[in-house]
Parts: sequence; structure tokens; C-alpha cells
Amino acid sequence: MARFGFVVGAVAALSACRGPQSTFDPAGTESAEVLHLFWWMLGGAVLIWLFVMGLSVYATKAHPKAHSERTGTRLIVWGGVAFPVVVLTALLAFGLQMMPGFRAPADGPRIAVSGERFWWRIHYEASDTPGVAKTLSGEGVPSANELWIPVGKRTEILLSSPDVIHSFWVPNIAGKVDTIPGRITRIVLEPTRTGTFHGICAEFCGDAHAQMRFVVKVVSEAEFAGRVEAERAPATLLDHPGRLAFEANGCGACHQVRGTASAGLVGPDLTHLGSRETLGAGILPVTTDNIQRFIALTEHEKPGVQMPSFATLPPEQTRAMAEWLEALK
Ligand code: HEC
Ligand SMILES: [Cu+2]
Repeated sequence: MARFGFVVGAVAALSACRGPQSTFDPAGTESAEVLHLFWWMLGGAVLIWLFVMGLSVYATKAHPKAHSERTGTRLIVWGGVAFPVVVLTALLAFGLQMMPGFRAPADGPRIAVSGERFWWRIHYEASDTPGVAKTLSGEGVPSANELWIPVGKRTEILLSSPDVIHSFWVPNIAGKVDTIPGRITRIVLEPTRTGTFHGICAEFCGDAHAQMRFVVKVVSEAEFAGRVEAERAPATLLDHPGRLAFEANGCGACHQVRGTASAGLVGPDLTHLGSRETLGAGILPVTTDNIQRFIALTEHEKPGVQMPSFATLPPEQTRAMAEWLEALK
């Protein structure tokens, strides 16, 4: 029975290793190599652990008498100095020879991503300017919190941040790289299969750090091109009571809805919010109800958020805005 319980537990624990946010389920060339390195290190660590355990059993049970000083010195010199030097040097060499592949040039699109408190500003068709600068200059194709990339291509992500350090991480696809204020850092994503994955901020950045996620959609090249075109287009649904409420309540001071007078760049671009899967940087699915809750109970839904709650607005208004934003496909 105990053995059965162990098997059930092990299967449950290992099945949790698969999924859209796991380094054990690689969907990118870099993550596959990192996993490969991990298995080598784990295997080596287990062998060394078994050897050390064997030695201690030998010294305490099999041969508990005192050993000569020569044996002790030899053990320390070979086992404690020479052996770790050889093993760690080999590991370093193995790790270093993986690096050039990760730094190789991109052959796909270039996308600027800026880590904001506490969401992700995205800019398709980046030149070499970082996300915020692109947004301010009005170039490129702005979006937020959902990153589309083509399968089989090496997409270059240029990372930046206006204030604090974040870390951009899509565990299934590649390692993580920090976004650093005043600098542009770079990571290449080379996904090997299509699908939806989850990205996260992997560097503590403030109250809502754990709620700073994003969705990664790996699609065919044609679908990617289609998505960028759709994102480029201005909003089409302009004749809607929600738009009036949005403008009357000053949302446009912080949010941009291209095609309207709202041109704020403090918060995420909402031009096509309805076509994204999540809102609040990956915390809630996009539905009219959730958008309304997010507007009225912002700080309740996402403690630490940099948007004020609009709890005092009449529900008809938050409803109308939510309906409008949800319809902006
Ligand atoms: C002071 C600036 C500010 C104002 C004013 C403001 N917002 Fe926001 N809003 C933000 C920020 C910053 C975020 C990002 C929050 C996060 O996810 O951490 C945000 C996020 C959102 C989101 C989620 C977007 C996404 O991509 O996940 C919606 C929807 C939204 N705001 C709607 C509104 C509406 C409607 C109003 C007006 C009633 C409004 N906001 C007013 C700053 C503002
Ligand atoms: Cu962060």
C-alpha cells in the first residue's frame, strides 16, 4: 500500500512537470539545451552523493577503526581538492561551449519588450530602440502582455525598463534575461513547436511582482504576420457608449486606444484588448465581467497595481466601458 502511494505520488509530482510554464517540457532550442545540461548535472550529483554516502557507511559501519593519517590526507587531496577541480572545470567547459549558440544572430522578427510595474509593454517591428522609446516616438506596432512569435525562427527580443529591474522568462522556450533601466539587453527565442505558453517576471520588482505574467503564442509565420497586421490597425468600434464613458472618466490619460483621442502611454495599449487572452498581465481571462471588475476593483484584483480603482463610478459606466473594451478585437 505504501509502495502504491509512493507511485501515485511520484506520478502526480512528475506530471506537474509538463505544461505551459515548465522548464521540463521544452518547446525551444535553448530550453532543450538547458534541460540537457540539468540532467547531466543531476546525474553527476547523484553519483557523487552515492559515493560520499558509501564512504561514510564504510568509515562508520564496515571499517569503524581509526585510519592512518596518510589515508586521511590522501582522501582530502584527491577527493576534496583534485576531484572537485576536475569536475567543476569540466562542467564549466560544457556550459561555456553552449553559450555561442545562445548568442547567435536572429533570423526572425525583432520585438521590443519593456518591463513595467507590473506588466509588459510590447512593440513589434522594433528597430533597435527599446520599448518605451518606441512607444513615445509612436513607431512600430504597440501591444501589451501577450507576445506572438513565429515557430522555427530566431526572434530577437530587446529588453528594457523605465525604472526597476525585472527579468523576462518564458521557461518552456529559453533562459531568463533581466530588463535593466538605462540599458538594452537581448534574448533570442527560438520556439520549436506551436502552442500557448506562459511567461513570468523572474526578478522581484515590487508589490505586484508575482502578478506580472504574460502569454506567449507560438504560431506559424503566416499567422504571426497576420497578428502584427491586426495589431497595427486602429480600433474600429468607435460608436459605443463605452467609448464615451472611457473618455469622460479620463482613462485616456494613461491608456491609448488608437483611432480615438485617447493617447496615454502610462498603462497598456488597449486598442485590441478584446483579442488578447488575459488582462492585468496574465491574471484574469478577458471577459466583460472581468474587465468590469478590474476597472472597479483594480487594487482588490491586483494588489500593488499602478492604476487607481474606479470603485465610485456607477456600475452602468464601468459595464459600458468593459463591453466596449471586450469588443475591441
Ligand atoms: C494613472 C494611470 C491610469 C488610469 C487613469 C487608468 N489606468 Fe488602466 N491601467 C493602468 C496601468 C499602469 C495598468 C497596468 C496594470 C497592471 O497590469 O499591472 C492598467 C491596466 C488596465 C487594464 C488591463 C489592460 C491589460 O492589457 O491587461 C484595463 C482594461 C484598464 N487599465 C482600463 C482602464 C479604464 C477603463 C480606465 C478609466 C476608468 C483606466 N484604466 C484608467 C493605468 C491607468
Ligand atoms: Cu517585474
